[in-house]
Amino acid sequence: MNQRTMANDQQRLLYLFELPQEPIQTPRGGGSVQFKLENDDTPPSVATRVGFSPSVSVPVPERKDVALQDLGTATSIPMGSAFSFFLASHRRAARDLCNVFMKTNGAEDLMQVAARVHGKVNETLFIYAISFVILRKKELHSVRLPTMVEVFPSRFVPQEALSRAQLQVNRMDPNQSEAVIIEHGPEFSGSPVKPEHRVSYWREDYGINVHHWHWHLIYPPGMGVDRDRKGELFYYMHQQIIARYDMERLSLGLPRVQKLDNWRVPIEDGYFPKLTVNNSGRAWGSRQDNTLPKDFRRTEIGDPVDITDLEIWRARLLGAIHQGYMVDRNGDKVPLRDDVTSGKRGIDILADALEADADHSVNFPYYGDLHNIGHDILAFSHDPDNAHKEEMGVVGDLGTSLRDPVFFRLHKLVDDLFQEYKLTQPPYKEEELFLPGVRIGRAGVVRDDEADVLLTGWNTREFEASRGIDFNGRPVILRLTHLDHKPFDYHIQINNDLREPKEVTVRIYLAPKFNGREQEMNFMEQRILWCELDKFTVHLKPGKNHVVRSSKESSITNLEELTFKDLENSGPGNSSEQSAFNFCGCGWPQHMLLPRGRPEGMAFQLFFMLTDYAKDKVSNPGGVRRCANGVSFCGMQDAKYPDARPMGFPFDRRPAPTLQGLPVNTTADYARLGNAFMHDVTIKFLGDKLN
Ligand code: CUO
Repeated sequence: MNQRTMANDQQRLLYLFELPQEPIQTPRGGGSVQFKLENDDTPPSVATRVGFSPSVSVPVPERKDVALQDLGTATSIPMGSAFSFFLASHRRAARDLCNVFMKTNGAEDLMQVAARVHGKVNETLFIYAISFVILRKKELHSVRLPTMVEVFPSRFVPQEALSRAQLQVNRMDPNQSEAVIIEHGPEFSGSPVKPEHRVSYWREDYGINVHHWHWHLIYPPGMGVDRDRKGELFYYMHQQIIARYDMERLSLGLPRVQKLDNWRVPIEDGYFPKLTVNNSGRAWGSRQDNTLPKDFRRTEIGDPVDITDLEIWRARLLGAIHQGYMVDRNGDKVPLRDDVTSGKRGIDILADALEADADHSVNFPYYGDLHNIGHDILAFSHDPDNAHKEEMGVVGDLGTSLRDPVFFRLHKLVDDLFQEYKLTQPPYKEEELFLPGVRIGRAGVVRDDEADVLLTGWNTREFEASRGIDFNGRPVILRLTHLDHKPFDYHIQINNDLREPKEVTVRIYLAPKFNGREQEMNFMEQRILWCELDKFTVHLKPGKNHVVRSSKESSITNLEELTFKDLENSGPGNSSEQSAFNFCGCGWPQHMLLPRGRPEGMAFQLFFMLTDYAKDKVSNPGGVRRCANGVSFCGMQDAKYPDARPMGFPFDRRPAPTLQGLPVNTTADYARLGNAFMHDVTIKFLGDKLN
């Protein structure tokens, strides 16, 4: 065998993500790459495969530092079972494994240690920890993560489809080389009999689930990670997911999502994921309709928690919100307010206690663990005491939880607490909203030379399922159907009446024009439906300015998911654009930027606002903005969140009672300010006719 070695750090680490549940010695990279372990006692049958002769060999020397006892609790989660970041015991295991990986020095060292650990720890935990470390280590900034869709196809397509592909492969003539194709969607997991299934295509979209996994990798609780405004971003990113879900629901004539207000009544909607865990064949738990949440008694994975605990924690959090302060472990008051000039905003403090991040909560024993345990209670409601030995439901896993309708009911409860807090804050004053000297004359969108009509419909994207699952070394392609839209441009005419140039932040939001009763909404009703579409800085010259911006540049979206093939073909990856890529790998999927609207067209509104960049700007050492993708949802690598205003500004607070001497009832009253503008658009759903 040719002893060619790996070309760069990317290649060195990439193959650790392939075939997570197969032995590390199994040929990877379409049979071209093989890890060769020194003093390997695995039977040679594992490493040889008829018809393949790997051309790249990756030598892995014996390592004394990865004996089982060095791994702490990392080995406590059984192979093939689910890994839940919402469980304290699993977070501890993750911390132990990440600590082992963090001690390594450079890609080669990490590759050797990880290759030795592979097969000794749970598959999802392994992928989690290696991803976490790649994202955290400065020297690995040029390494990018392959998409979860290819690492764990079984989280995205039903087991039935994967088994069918396996059968097809088994029956194939060995000389046949074309790939087997698995088509999935847009029917997804349920029939239209249940209204909730009308939005399955959205909840089960691969991109939003991958985004959620990636976001929590960057902002994990209980991992000693203290990123700038982490708590506030937990609030904002999830609030925006709910707003987007509601826009989608309104498009389909469904009511807005209801918070999970009462844990003592059955949950109306069940969920049957039809997926398996870690490509292992073990099925995720299913929840019947009308399942009553029960006390958590899975003693094998965590301390018992009662529904009563959730109720007490919520009451304490509400008490703190209404009193305007939390009480820390010394009994001292910690004020909750957003208009602070230094230190953490109230929303950040509240979020750390609510999520909860035990490392950062002002008083973890008192305010508890409402959100994480909420996930756990729901994830185990079908088998709360392990009587049936059933696996957790998908709502327990970061990469699958958005699939289940109950996720949104839980997060609506969480958001309701945040909104309760936000409403205690004084409204923005006119001088905080108004920017004298700049005026928006007109603003709107243009797509293919047509103004103000945006088009959505179905599209498909292909991934290699055979990177995550071994189909006897044969190529198997997943063809996933997903919502998409035609790209468009924003056009904004701005008059700068000042005699000098001016830098402004442009904020663009989208919301439905009418509520579920087809009525126009007042400011308060529409307030939490506004979805950020974009936010960027513009340099205005004196006089007239015409700003054009592409929808593809959005401040919330990510570039395309990177496949194994993309990464195999990538160069050494050391330009500054590439070096920040992983972080930018976080972000809302571009194909989900718009809600689907309706076939006959649905009325939406755009809200534009200009604010003073001199006041918005955050000084970051180094000053270079290395990557702008997904920044509003994901922040920036090694830098502070790049907008000084509270996230969601200006809709995060109740409205000023009057502006310019007139009462404020609707968002249009904000648009009376010269630096703001509202514009109607129509979104039409074309179905299959998009392309
Ligand atoms: Cu993202 Cu509950 O925080 O799923």
